[in-house]
Amino acid sequence: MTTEELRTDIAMVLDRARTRTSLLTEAVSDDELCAQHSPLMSPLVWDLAHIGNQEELWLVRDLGGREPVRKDIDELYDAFQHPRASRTQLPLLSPSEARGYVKSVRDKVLDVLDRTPLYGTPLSDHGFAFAMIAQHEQQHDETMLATHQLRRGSAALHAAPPPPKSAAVGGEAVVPAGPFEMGTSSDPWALDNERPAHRVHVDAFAIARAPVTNGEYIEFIGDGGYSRPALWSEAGWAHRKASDLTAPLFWRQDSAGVWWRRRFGLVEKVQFDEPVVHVSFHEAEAFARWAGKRLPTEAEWEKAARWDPATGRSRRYPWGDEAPSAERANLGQRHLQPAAVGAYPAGASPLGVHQLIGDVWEWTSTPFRGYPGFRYFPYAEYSEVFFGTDHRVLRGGSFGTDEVAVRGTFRNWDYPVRRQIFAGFRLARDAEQGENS
Ligand code: AVJ
Ligand code: FE
Repeated sequence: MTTEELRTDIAMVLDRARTRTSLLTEAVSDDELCAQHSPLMSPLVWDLAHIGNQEELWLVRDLGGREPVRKDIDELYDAFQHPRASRTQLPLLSPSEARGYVKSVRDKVLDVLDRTPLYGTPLSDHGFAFAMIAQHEQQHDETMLATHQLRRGSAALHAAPPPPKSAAVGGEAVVPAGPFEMGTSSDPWALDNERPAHRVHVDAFAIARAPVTNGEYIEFIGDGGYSRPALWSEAGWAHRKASDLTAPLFWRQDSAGVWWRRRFGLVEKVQFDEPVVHVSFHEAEAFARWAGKRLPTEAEWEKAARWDPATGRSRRYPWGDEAPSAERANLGQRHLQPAAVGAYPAGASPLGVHQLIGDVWEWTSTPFRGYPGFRYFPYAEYSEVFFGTDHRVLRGGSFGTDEVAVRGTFRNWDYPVRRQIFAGFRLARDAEQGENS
């Protein structure tokens, strides 16, 4: 790729993020933009100006070396200064001020993009800082999409339904024992926590070819999954009781026993063949124990997604190194729900594992930590301050994740109790003697 092609690509990626941000923030009234839809979330108008503020900090001031656009608002939009549930109380920019602010910042950034060398410093190499900011905006767009899902009232967002099942997908794939390369040192737009590449030995394991579906999850509920402490971890059961969990978030059962869900303002029957979404890590773990299985570790998930048995190489995606497409993965808010299992045969891995990328984030059993040799870049508050045992890693992206913000190495994380994110899971188990393919 020439530098000119890279500039064009960056401009396109930034523009795609902004089109989506505009859609998410223009679909509801200004009053709703400023409202607290859930204590878990910021008001949408905070996300909007925070997107602009991060862009200003890194691209206008740091990389561009330009004068601040608004040097008085950094503190308001610093995510570490104010808890999400308190942000409506702050003297935030109004919706029209926030729109004007992000526009002024973007105009300057496009000028910086025209004039700055895209190589020569760690922040500028291959346009890293621009890509980091595009990923940041898309991450907040997914967060805003979760706020839209939490908001009450009639539908504000609309999209075509995902493609139907076109392949029969079931059972497990066995991944043989051996090392593989986890993480990356060469992907120019990979974030700090995906680095560096390192060899990991993984014992033979079996992993489901598809995420757990709503139909399977209903069997778990019907079999007393939510009333059998033996299926849950101690912390999981304590949370199950304290929060009175009985089903995934947004589900309701009618008096005839039929399961309904609320999805972006519509109430509809739960679709049996769709991956389950809006379950916590604790629920995923209980389901796995009920099924006689377990969740995959993060390394298992990545090996299933990237390891090419023909060459031993780790690839960018399950299907190879080529970019995602509408045939390969349900990404980018093209649809407002996960697609049925079997809808993306073109996205399968060589071992026949489907829908690893897109549809639903997948909980793994692994706490979020730095890889051996981790160094924060460019700031510790993206990942490093979250390392430890409080968070679990999620992989693969959801229908609400843009392709610039997910790949086989991409790591997401959250608290094990969280359910408002677009998260489901798939099952794994140790391979048996002689099953090592
Ligand atoms: C990677 C999704 C966990 O939303 O907390 C956005 C992304 N970091 N702004 C989050 C992020 C700073 C982050 N997650
Ligand atoms: Fe942020």
